[in-house]
Amino acid sequence: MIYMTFSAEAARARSSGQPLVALESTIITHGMPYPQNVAVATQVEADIRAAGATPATIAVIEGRLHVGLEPEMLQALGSTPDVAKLSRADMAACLATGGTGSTTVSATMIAAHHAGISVFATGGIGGVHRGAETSFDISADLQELAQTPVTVVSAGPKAILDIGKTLEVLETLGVPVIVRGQDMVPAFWSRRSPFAAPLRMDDADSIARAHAARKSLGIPGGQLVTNPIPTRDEIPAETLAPIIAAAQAEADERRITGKAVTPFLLDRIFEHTRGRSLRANVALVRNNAVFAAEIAQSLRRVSS
Ligand code: PSU
Ligand code: MN
Repeated sequence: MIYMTFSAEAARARSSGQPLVALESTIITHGMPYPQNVAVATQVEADIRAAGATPATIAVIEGRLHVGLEPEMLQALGSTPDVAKLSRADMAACLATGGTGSTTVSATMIAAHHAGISVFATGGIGGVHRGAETSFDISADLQELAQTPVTVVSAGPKAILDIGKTLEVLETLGVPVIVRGQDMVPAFWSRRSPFAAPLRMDDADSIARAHAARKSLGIPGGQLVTNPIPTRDEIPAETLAPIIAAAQAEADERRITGKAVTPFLLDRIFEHTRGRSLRANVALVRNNAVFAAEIAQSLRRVSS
């Protein structure tokens, strides 16, 4: 038996058929430092409302699956150190044992689908890490995209990953990678990577129609939308390359493995760019939230 609790606004949106956008909580607990994390999460929710949809930030709190967090819950989650980071593998265990944890992209997709939400905004998805040929470190996010029917709006695979290998795995898994409005895949902090867009779409309606078409065909799995960071906020790939390489070398040297890898790398890059990476991260998440709100509204039109 799963106890699912909706926030007041998420419950209202559900009962009146208004479009909802899911948000993950690992970006709050493991992706940004306190107190900026809470401020950013609050801002992103406001951005979604301003763009005409209702936000639902997802987390497990004391054994309940929360779909939409009241402000005091968000504050408590964001200020608690060492919260569990939940993926497909451990969300059910956390619910079963009355635990508290933040949801990654994979766990948020499962929760969103369970709650009837089809669109989800985040920063960057997890993917194939550099050196995966020896470490086997491939995020559960990729498998999730292959099986859970949620459209995920991101700014592309994080540049700390091996973007080429991440795209190859997504292709193998049959996950559509849709680039918004340009011909190259974006790389999170930078607008461009060297990789050509597998699919390009320029507007929310096309993405919503593609989501609905997959459903009609009975194709399992979701869509990955990659939305380039706004030009004024991007960090050129050349500036980041040596910083990412140094962070990865330090992670290898200190034998950081498993769930700790992504938070470790993000934290090092934040330090080495003196906060510039964090500002870029905030800008791209906000940009994704607004686009996700547009897709959620389009989806409501195409499926009614
Ligand atoms: N994007 C960010 N910051 C983050 C993450 C994504 O800008 O912290 C999180 C997401 O929750 C994603 C997770 O699902 O990192 C991937 O972790 P891993 O590589 O351990 O699968
Ligand atoms: Mn991993």
